[in-house]
Amino acid sequence: MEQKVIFATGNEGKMREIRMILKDVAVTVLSLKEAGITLNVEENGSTFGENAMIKARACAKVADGIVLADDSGLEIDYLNKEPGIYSARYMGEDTSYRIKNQNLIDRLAGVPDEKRTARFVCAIAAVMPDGSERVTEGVIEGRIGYEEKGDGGFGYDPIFYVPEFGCTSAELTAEQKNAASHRGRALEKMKEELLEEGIWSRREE
Ligand code: ITT
Repeated sequence: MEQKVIFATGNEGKMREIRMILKDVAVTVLSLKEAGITLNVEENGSTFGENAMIKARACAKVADGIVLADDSGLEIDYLNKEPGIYSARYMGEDTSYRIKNQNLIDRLAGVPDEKRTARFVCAIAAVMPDGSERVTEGVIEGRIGYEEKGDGGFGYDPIFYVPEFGCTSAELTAEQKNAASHRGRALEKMKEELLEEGIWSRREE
């Protein structure tokens, strides 16, 4: 039977991207829901890496096999890197992204292009069955737009303008976003490490 990996996330948008990025690895990726696991962890770390590890360790306590977790968020320079590690909790977990995105646009009213710099950051944590741990990070630089654009991706994607593509990350195809995004880069690094160590192998074509 194929090796199993549990991805300790309840975010469907992340999960879609993760499945695509790992599709060439010979593993079956299960979400928390698919693994029948409910986690109730307090993400009380002070960095993306710490929070990713908190989620991965909590899941590893109750799961078999390799556990991965993602902690990510949007840092806006003009707002002193808010919402940062509080990106999911910003204005409340249940507030819609239409409202969160508009609020961030409003807070940047009158701020010129060169001061609208921002980045998405992602840390991926892994806990192995032998208890050993790994963390990788990825970043994508961009700017906060003036209105929501695009309906791809999730969360803050419609207001995150990516200069190298000339559009928001919600206007990218899933392939384009995964090739350039914070999550794509962090997970690609984790994939390369685990392939190199022989823990994972590539899927036969
Ligand atoms: P899990 O903890 O269950 O994985 P979560 O959504 O609570 O899900 P985080 O604590 O890592 O996850 O918060 C990440 C938030 O950052 C996410 O909810 C979005 O608001 C934002 N975010 C992260 N990556 C993003 C992306 O690729 N596009 C848009 N927004 C993103």
